[in-house]
Amino acid sequence: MPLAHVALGANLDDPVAQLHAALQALTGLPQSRLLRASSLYRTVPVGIRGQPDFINAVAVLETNLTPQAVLAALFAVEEQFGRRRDFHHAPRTLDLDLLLYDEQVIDSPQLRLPHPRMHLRAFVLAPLLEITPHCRIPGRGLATAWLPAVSMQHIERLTA
Ligand code: PH2
Ligand code: MG
Ligand code: MG
Repeated sequence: MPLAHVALGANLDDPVAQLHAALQALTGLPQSRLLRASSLYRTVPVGIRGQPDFINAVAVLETNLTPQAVLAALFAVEEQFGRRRDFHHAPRTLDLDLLLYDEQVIDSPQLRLPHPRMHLRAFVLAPLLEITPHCRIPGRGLATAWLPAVSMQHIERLTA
């Protein structure tokens, strides 16, 4: 069965609780099984200013859904969590991003795989490597190789 890696992020309305509930929601996706979820990380916002810190995590699902169907299912969960798209990079109760679907490369207006910025974000790489240490990012090589490039992005792993 294909593997889908999903990034979770929140910085509004008790983000730790949002992420726990979101992981629970991911266990309910059709034709899918949640295999592993990383620890939660407290992370400084990247690319945006004046927002609360984020809580981030990464999960991996085994799924018979197509990448497009996984994306649609993730949007539905975001919706369920009251996500509003007020403006680009608005603070959010829940952001679910499809990072990888096996080693597929997709470049459509709706979906780009691998996620085009994942290798530049410590808040993605650290939790990803926690659950999939040998992860390869198509076109970018081993995920571990990108860690030095993001070492100045502040993240902190939360203990249970
Ligand atoms: N998401 C973004 C932009 N910046 N920074 C952190 N720390 N965590 C995020 O999840 C995040 C971000 C766009 O989705
Ligand atoms: Mg995002
Ligand atoms: Mg998103």
